[in-house]
Amino acid sequence: MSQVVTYAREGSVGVITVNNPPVNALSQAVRQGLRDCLKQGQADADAKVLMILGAGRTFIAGADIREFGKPPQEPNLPDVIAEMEQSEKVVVAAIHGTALGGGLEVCLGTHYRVAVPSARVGLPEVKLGLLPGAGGTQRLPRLTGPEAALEIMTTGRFVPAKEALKLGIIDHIAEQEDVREAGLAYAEKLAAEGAKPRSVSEMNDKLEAAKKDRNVFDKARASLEKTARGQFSPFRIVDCVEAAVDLPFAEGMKKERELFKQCMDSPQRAGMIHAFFAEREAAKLPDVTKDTPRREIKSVGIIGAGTMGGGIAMNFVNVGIPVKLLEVKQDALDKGLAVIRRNYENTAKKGRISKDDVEKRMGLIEGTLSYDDFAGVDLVIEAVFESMDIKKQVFTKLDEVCKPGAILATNTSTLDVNEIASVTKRPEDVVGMHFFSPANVMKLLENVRGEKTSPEVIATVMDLSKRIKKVGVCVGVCHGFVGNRMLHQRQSQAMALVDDGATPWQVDKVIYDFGFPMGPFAMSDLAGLDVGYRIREERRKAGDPKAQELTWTDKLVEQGRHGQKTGAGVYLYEEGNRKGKPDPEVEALIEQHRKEKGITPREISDQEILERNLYIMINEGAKILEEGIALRSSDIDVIYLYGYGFPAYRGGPMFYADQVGVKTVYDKVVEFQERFGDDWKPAPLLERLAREGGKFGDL
Ligand code: 3H9
Repeated sequence: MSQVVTYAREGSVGVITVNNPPVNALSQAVRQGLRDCLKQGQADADAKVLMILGAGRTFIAGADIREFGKPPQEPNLPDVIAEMEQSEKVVVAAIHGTALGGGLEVCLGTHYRVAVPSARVGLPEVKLGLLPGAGGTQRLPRLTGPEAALEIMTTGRFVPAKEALKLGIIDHIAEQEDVREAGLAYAEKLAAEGAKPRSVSEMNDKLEAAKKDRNVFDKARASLEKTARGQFSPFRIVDCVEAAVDLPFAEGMKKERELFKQCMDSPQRAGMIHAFFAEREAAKLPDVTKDTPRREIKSVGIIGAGTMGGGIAMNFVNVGIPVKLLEVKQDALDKGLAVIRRNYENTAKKGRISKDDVEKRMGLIEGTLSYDDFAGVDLVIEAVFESMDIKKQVFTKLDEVCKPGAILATNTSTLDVNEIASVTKRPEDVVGMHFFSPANVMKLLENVRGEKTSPEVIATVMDLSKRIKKVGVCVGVCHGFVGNRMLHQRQSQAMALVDDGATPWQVDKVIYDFGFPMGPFAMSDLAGLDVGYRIREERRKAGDPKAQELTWTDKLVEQGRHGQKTGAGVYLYEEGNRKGKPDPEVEALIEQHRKEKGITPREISDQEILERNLYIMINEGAKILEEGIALRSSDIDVIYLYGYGFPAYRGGPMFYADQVGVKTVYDKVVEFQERFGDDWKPAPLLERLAREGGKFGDL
């Protein structure tokens, strides 16, 4: 008998407990254990009802993802679930924590489902490039109807118990949180009532409407064209649900199996599972253990109530951590607070939070004009203008007013965190927390570890990232850290490609079609072309020979075209339209610009655009790894997935390099160096991996 699943009888209930920490994933041993314990329960004459529950913090969180890509091992999950559904004795699932993926599919194979109030259920396979492959696509629509099932499976969202009850996914919510007690009480009640087994696979009523009206599938596909562009598995989920409606259960199961296998074999599945583990790996630092002390963060001070500071503040109050928001002038403070309120009110209008929540959250933000109010806070994040002089003044002041042990963080996106720390008497307490705009939305947080930042401080900040629902990645100090340093390279290639003969729209389309939400020029328009212009102006004034000539985007800025905010930048933005239109005037300006530089434009292939945009980043990523700025290549992937919209199904830039082949990338980099100069000098690490036939993922 397997150790990870055990059988014991309590009263008239045969209790099957899955105990496979941390999340009770359905490894081979668990599947075998479930099968064995079911048999034992059938044979136990004193057991009237069987009950399945999870030990520890959760029910079953799904198939064991670590087994994917390896040869499948018997028994397979759909068979185990079929045996359960066919059991002559009633089988009950008692759910706490999360019942996800194969975990929920196990529940759908039982005859009755009870949950504790805090439980959540879901079929998040889509986030791994998969579809529910143990009957989920066939059974869920039978309980909820096709429309709700499609929404749940194509978003992969977690459904709270209350909603799951309403949708018919579960049968009962217990009053208490103790899952064992709750499950036993429910199972005993079923036994006393003489409840009979009932199979979800035989419930067809909710499928009837969709048999006549296919609109639900057309709508789902049309909506996925927008939300899941380029992805494979979401569309296969719709195919499966359609099969549930059109075919008998057994045939639908066959269809599900066939499409599940196609998803499993797709590179998208590999990319998304890489992303899943990369995200979890990023949280682990070599010199931080469970025993590294963490500092308690019960209150936060934020300097700057502009877009960035306000967005940062929202992250903390959203999870109940009070914030003191500091500005220099009352009107700037009032404006900042009003923007935050408006953001919350808009969220409330969409029904995502209540009016009460708006007031509660606003109530947690206290505006101030005085640094003295920071005396008691546990963490301060500075989000002021990007100037070393100003940051130094701020940190000198913070060093004076903040209590010993307070963490002093800067939100700088480019400046040297060590230099900022050097003005304090406590550089070990200074750290970078680089949020991405809009800070209340973007999931990435680059936590910048200075030379002297203590393990305790970085550990606290990494934990805090998760608490405020961000994905924290620890990076070292260099200009632009990981994300912007690599992006800067891509942006220069995008510019160079246009100099050489491409149109901005061609460059953007290639990057968009690759799967990014937008191309480099649409992105510059969004950020404001004036931002880069100002940086180059500073460099021009400082005599930087590389910055002396105006770029064609600088020329646009001098015509007042600053991007979306002025209605025109690289693109033209018609009244209220955030999607820009290509502009012949810009093409003429580029043409003139090329003439002035003596460039004869040439046809540029989409392939060259893609390679130059991506391989320059990969080469820079290799340098970043060599310098130890990122700990692992998967950390760079996480930064790109969560901070820059790199398509999740491609796994991030470094994983993509491994997929394409490091040698292929290297050969192109060498070719580009010969053609375009030393911006393309291959990173020694790239060269070494290419020579050795290695992969970034194996480092
Ligand atoms: C599926 O079920 C396919 C079926 O339809 C068909 C089958 C035929 N397997 O996230 P955390 C590890 S596909 C293996 O930090 P949290 C995770 O790597 C599956 N390992 O905790 C981490 O390990 P480590 C569908 C898993 O509390 C540790 O557990 N299910 C799995 O923030 C803790 O994880 C899903 O997609 C797994 N399935 O969140 C659910 N899940 O400590 C995926 C987790 O070594 N999981 N681990 O780094 C989750 O969404 C979250 O982990 C969960 C807990 C919400 C459960």
